[in-house]
Amino acid sequence: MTEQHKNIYPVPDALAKRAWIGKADYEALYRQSIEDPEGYWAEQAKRLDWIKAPTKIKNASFDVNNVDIRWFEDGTLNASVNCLDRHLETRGDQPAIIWEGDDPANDKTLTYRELYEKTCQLANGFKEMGIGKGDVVTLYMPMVPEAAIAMLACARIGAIHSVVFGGFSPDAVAQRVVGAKSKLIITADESVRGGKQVPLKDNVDAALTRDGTEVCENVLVVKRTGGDIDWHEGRDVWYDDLVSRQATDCPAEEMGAEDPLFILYTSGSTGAPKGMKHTTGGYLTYVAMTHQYVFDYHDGDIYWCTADVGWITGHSYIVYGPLANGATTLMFEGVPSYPTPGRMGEVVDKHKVNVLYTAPTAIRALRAHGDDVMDSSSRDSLRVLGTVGEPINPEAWEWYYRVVGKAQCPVVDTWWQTENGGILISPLPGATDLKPGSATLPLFGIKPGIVDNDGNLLEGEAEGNLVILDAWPGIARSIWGDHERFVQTYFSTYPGMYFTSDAAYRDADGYYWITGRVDDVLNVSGHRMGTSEIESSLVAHDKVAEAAVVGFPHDIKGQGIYIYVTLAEDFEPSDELKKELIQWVRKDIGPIASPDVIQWATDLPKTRSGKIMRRILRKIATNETEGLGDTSTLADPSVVDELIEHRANR
Ligand code: 6R9
Repeated sequence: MTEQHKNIYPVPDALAKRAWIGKADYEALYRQSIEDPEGYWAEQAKRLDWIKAPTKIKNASFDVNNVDIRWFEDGTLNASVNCLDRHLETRGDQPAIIWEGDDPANDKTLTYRELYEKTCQLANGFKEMGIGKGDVVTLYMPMVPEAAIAMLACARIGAIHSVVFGGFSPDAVAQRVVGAKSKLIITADESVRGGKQVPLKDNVDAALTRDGTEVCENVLVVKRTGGDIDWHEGRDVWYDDLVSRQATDCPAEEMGAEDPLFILYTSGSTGAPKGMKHTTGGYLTYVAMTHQYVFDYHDGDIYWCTADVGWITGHSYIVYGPLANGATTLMFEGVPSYPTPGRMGEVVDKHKVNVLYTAPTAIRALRAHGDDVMDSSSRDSLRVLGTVGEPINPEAWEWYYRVVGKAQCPVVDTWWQTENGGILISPLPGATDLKPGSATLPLFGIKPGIVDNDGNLLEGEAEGNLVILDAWPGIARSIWGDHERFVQTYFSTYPGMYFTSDAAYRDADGYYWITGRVDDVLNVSGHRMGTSEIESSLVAHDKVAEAAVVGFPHDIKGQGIYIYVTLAEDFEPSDELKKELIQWVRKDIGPIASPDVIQWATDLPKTRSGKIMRRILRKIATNETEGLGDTSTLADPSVVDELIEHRANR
């Protein structure tokens, strides 16, 4: 770590002057937010328009026997009103969403008034379809404005959205539809990314043949490409047919602050993905505040977050945070390197983007092209750069700062999780001196801690497990339909604390350096997935007897997927079979879970009680076979030698 402390980038003077939060503000406000959370958050809640203003601010317990988190519980509001109606008078004609298509020739802009009207029309359409308060609507969408419109239309009538990433498979869609008992799916005929079509509607058709999906009554289809699709009369409805006959006003449902706004499924180390339940008042307050402060967002700025709305980053920092703040948010349909490797910079120039928020994997992929990849753009409009999703190595950070931002823009390395709702640890552009590779300091109201494996809180400079000691308004309230799992997963490892499953180092200045997951969750190109999900997919293949999945360092993706496969009797290893298994996983989970390396294994290293020793498999995958540690507890230690001899990652 020490080596990385050398470069410190102080806050530029110009920024310190105009920023919402300066150095002294940060220190004073942080102290206040920790010493008097009620006072701090009562004030922050005023950034929203409430129907009934909250008088009860915080009521939250991390006690493992009674995990119960509520914020602003007696307040009522509507999230879509906060993102739309209240801006109409002052900025009805201001762009709310700038949409940039996969093909650079396609773009369009929706003003706040247009977004409001389209949202109301869809909300009215939902009602016509019998969708109301408390119903779950699944979105399986391309990155088109209709995705944001659908989220806001749900919020308007009190329906709960559950967005499934458009790169996931039919099975993943089915699993989430069943899990949330969703009555309606919204999709498109096809999505377009990097010039290629993805058959979203076909995937939905396939999903709805799976057991349990009968709960879903309708499929609403946005026409994106006009590609060929099957039509199920009585079930499928064209989006345009539904909305075109609707009124452009729709009364908004009065929601309790603790009523659910959305469910979002995310991967854990065991079992099926968990539907994180986020509620209305606290979530919206938290994402609005963090969007304004972390990106130092000022009126009129053009803000671009390159995430997909299928992830929490898209929810909080493409849709809810920016729109609650009356911002102009850019929504990009494509991939950063298409049709040219310099596309990201070209989009920045085209729309005069001031704030760019992207992922380390995109930065590393750009950097791999060499510095002149940025020559096709000037990027003079940029003022703040952000990153999220995985640890950023100092080299990639420096490159982002020096080449993309031309040494003019602070880089905010934002650490947070689906479970957190919004950013927890991050620099503030006008307040925080930067150290490349460090997410730096906690935001207001966030009390991080580092504990050793026995749960002892460590003081000062320390390395260990990252926990959060008290509740903030944006934290998920539960796992949909399984509160006990929520308690067990996050609050039982270190009782009384929220356990992040990340490891971190805190330096002598109190800066946090997130070092990665300590559980069996992989982070591949910023996409989070459980090794167990990939393993269950593989063992469902009739030629696979057993499979173990581990991560290994990958130059572009951060982590790659390394798979050990033991074949069922009568089947022989072959390159054909490797391809077949890769296709199998891609089809089953989605292309993001595509295995990078497959090693055939006649056996896997197991303890005498039959537990696979992943620690050893990880070391073999990383070629760190010197210090394998104690293998004497293995049922058959010779398995290890054989795996080393045949390792596939040379
Ligand atoms: C927002 C999001 C969460 C996991 C998290 C951590 C990793 C995210 C990071 C980071 C280091 C950062 N992570 N941001 N690690 N530095 N700035 O990504 O949510 O998809 O739930 O992933 O991602 O390991 O635990 P999610």
